[in-house]
Amino acid sequence: MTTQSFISSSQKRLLRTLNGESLYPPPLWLMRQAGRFLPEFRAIRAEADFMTRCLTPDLATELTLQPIRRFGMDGAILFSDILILPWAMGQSLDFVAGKGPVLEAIRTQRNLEALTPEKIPEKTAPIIETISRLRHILDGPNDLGKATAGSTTLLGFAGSPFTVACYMVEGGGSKEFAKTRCMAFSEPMLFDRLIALLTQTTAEYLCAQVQAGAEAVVLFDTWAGLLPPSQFRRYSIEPTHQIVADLKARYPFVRVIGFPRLCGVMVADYAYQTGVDVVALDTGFDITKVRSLLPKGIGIQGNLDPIALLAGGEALKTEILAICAAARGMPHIFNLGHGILPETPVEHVEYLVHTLRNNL
Ligand code: 1CP
Repeated sequence: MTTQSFISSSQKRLLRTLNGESLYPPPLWLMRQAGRFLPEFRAIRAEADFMTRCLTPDLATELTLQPIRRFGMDGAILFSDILILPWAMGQSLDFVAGKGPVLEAIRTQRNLEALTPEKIPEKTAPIIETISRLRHILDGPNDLGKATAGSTTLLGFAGSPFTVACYMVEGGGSKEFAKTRCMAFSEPMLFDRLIALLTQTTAEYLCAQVQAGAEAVVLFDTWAGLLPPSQFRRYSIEPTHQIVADLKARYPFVRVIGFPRLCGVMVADYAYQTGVDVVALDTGFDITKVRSLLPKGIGIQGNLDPIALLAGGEALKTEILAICAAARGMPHIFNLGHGILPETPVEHVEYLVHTLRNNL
């Protein structure tokens, strides 16, 4: 399937925003929406481990559609994980309950050479199959409850090279990723090679997602804010720029959302230099101030505090209204500033959707 489907993109409010229109009220999806806060998600989680859920098209399709059925979100994000790419290159990966991801750490040139990037297409084939099924379901006649057929934009994604490298080098999650950042300073040649490998494989993996039907892709650079400016340019901006250029050379219509979390004022360089269509803002940004730092025509996504959504009540409404007012006149996708928290009551998400659609 190509990026122009049989459904006119004008029905898709998220895609229109990605193409530069300023819509009010803004379209909406939530980071980590296919997840732990939904009872129907927890039911499937009880039956199948995480990798099985990612690699079984029936399960991954169902998990992607759950928040669409329940809330009619404007975007459906593929159920998968940023760590699928290192796994597909042969790095061992386990998701340990209560601890998170555990990988066999990459620390040496020899470790790096043992990876098998040529196996990525074969190992990610079930994920690519899921994307193609999702696009047909979303655009075809469907029974998705609150979402009308052809109104939902399908989002693929990957981690940005630096963020994925953090997990690969550290061997799992961390607050500081000190081993990874030490490697960048003390063994820059080795770290550059890892980033180059990830840049190339991420571009190819995202191309495969777009070829299968993803209309836009998200690049999650969750840990970009750990980098000092010189390294932010080298390990976040430059690889992102290359990935976006590769993708758009092959698929000129594809749209890209970049999320350089906690990058502060470096967001201006990121927005000017990477070529992303939309920059996703974390919770700390004051939209009224940041808009003057960004290039004309670029869109923004965000940036409700996930804690405000957890808390609910009047404060939630005040935050929603303030964000929408501040972003008015720009292409704006309403979202959180980071992933939804597992304890978030479903009714608070219902309230958010209702407020955005009926009560601005
Ligand atoms: O068993 C389980 O349910 C595992 C929990 C889980 C889930 C539901 C993990 C492990 N990943 C996911 C899904 C996921 N991860 C999606 C799918 C779409 C959705 O849920 O809506 C996406 C887009 C991600 C992206 C992701 N994974 C990021 C980037 C975005 C962000 O939140 O910052 C990162 C950093 C990860 C790594 C990861 N995977 C899983 C966990 C628990 C973590 C975080 C580890 C850490 O603490 O650093």
